[in-house]
Amino acid sequence: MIKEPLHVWGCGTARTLRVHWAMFALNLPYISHPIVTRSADMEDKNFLAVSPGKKIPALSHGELNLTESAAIIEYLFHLAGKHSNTIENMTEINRWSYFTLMEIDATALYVLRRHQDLSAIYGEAPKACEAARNYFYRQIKVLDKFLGHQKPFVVGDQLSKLDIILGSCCLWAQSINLELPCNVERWFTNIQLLKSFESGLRANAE
Ligand SMILES: N[C@@H](CCC(=O)N[C@@H](CS)C(=O)NCC(=O)O)C(=O)O
Repeated sequence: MIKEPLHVWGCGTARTLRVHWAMFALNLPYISHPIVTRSADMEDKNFLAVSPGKKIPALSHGELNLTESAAIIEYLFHLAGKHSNTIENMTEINRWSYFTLMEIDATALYVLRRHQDLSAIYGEAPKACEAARNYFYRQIKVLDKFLGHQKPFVVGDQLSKLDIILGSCCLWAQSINLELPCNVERWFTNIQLLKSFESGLRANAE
């Protein structure tokens, strides 16, 4: 039983969806503050107290204020008692989570986001976009090989933060018309995270 209420700040981006998705998958009740990025919402003093750098998502829980989507969902898995219990699984989950955050999110997808959708702020950079697209395909193939056939979860026998981090990147990639290699696509479809995710979104919107 979790005594203090969980507050989630932010909505509407791949990173914020990780947190809503984890809340839903772990069946954790929470209060949503639908702060939208780069809007006047970000000046809300309660939000700034939780996220002084004006970044979403953020979580507040009792005395704890937390930013960074991966750190937040790791906290939630611990809170729900669903974290990995072997050092081997934990190490593999961390390895591929860091890989996905750095090589797929930050170095490929976010470069495209900055120089396509947000080019008014960060500038046009067609060469950087082309390189980011190629980089995405090169790195997602590495994951595709690791994943192989017929795995319900990327690592271990239960949903982990890694499935949510990679799943959010797969949705993000598909939304900008990047193709997923076949093992990743099969995993993404089979895991039915999408189903949980959509239900989570519905619950969040209610
Ligand atoms: N590494 C952070 C990235 C957070 C982030 O950049 N969030 C974006 C929205 S997806 C944001 O708040 N942007 C506002 C800004 O950069 O001014 C995480 O995974 O939580």
